[in-house]
Amino acid sequence: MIIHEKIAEQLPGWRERVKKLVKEKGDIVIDKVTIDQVYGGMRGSQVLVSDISYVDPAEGIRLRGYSIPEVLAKLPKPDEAEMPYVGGLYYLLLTGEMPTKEQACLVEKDWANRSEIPQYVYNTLRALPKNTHPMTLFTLAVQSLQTQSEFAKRYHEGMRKDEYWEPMLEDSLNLTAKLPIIAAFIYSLKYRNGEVPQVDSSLDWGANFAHMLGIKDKGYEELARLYFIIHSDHESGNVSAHATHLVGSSLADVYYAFSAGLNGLAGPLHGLANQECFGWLLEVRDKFGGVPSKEQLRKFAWETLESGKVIPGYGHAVLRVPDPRFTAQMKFAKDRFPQDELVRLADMVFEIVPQVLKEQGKAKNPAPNVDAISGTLQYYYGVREFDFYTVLFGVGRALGVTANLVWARALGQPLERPKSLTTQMLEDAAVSE
Ligand code: HAX
Repeated sequence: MIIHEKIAEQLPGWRERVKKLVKEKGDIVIDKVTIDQVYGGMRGSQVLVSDISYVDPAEGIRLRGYSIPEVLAKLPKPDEAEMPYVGGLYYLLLTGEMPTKEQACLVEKDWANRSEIPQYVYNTLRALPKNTHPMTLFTLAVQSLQTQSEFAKRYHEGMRKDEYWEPMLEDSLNLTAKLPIIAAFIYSLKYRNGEVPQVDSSLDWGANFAHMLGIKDKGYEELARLYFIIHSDHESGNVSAHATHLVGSSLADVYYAFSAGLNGLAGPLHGLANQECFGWLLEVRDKFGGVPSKEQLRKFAWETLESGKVIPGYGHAVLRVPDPRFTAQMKFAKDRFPQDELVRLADMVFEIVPQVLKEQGKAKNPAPNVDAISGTLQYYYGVREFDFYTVLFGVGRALGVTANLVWARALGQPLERPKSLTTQMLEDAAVSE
């Protein structure tokens, strides 16, 4: 596989680079940790490394050095399409090189060859109660595929440490090939006729997802590609990425590690915020019978805050500006369906909510994050069951976290094991200062 060859080519250089850095400069202090950070969810402590993406608080995400607009402009695209191949993005994340169209298509083809899903996965999901949340179904499907792990098999056969990354890559390609189909099946099982989706292997990963959902609109094919690309990675400290990395550091395989990440994504302060945010928008629309006046919206936002809740889709642990992933999606909506009621509402929320959060003075970042608009776009194309939205996020997120897992194993990153202290120890440290 072309990605395998590229990584194998780069690996000696990377291993030497990291070895030299740690050996010669290993005692250089990068960051100090304050009591505030120890008690404050480790916010801002710089203790992880990823060369796959980086979030600049004042700019937003860069994937392998490319901003979101650059990624969308430079990645190769299907003929007459505006949004790039997702396979090209995976190539970029894994190898650090911008692919040619041919290289992107090779990944798409490789995915198509790996996409068969064992029947027992469908049976497992069918056996669960009807009211099971789509994220629970998704996590279980991923976990149930663990029996196929090449990494687990090779580990038990006694593989050498420097080979770990190879079956990790195999597992990552096998898993990511299947995720859109699993997601489409979950959609069918929960909200349609429960049939296994019909794959069209002549279509690219994103377009095929639109096809499997039964949405015959080129616009949704474009949205699917955009959505999966922008949700792929957000450096290593967010809950889904960090949980995947942590579990993977125990040499658990991709299936175990990514299902842990998905469990984290299912939390309302993280990925589930897209479901929560869209629910909040509908609540506003239904209460006011459409787009309210700015004053009505301001009052409603204050009521949310005063009832002790957060306004989903706003704020961020790292970002201090509007999320470029929000901006890209808003542009997509305004270019195509600016008059849509919910787009107009989301736009008004973008004007009012940051003002309200600033007045309240608590949130460090009053600006929108990726979740503030993503549901609005799905809803427009007919994906209206909004408890499904986090599954879509998970399909995209797999691309970034598996790329990170491959490189973590390739560079021999060790078991993650930070140290905890007691409150008494922190108090003693404070007194002795
Ligand atoms: N509405 C109301 N209050 C908010 C807020 C919001 N959107 N964002 C932050 N705050 C509050 C926090 O709850 C916190 O209050 P307390 O001091 O009472 O605990 C205070 O402002 C300071 O928080 P912060 O330092 O600005 O933010 P954190 O780094 O602690 O948290 C969160 C970041 C994203 C969790 C937070 O902004 C939030 O809860 N936002 C709403 C939920 C959401 O949109 N989550 C998705 C984030 C993006 C993502 O991961 N997508 O998957």
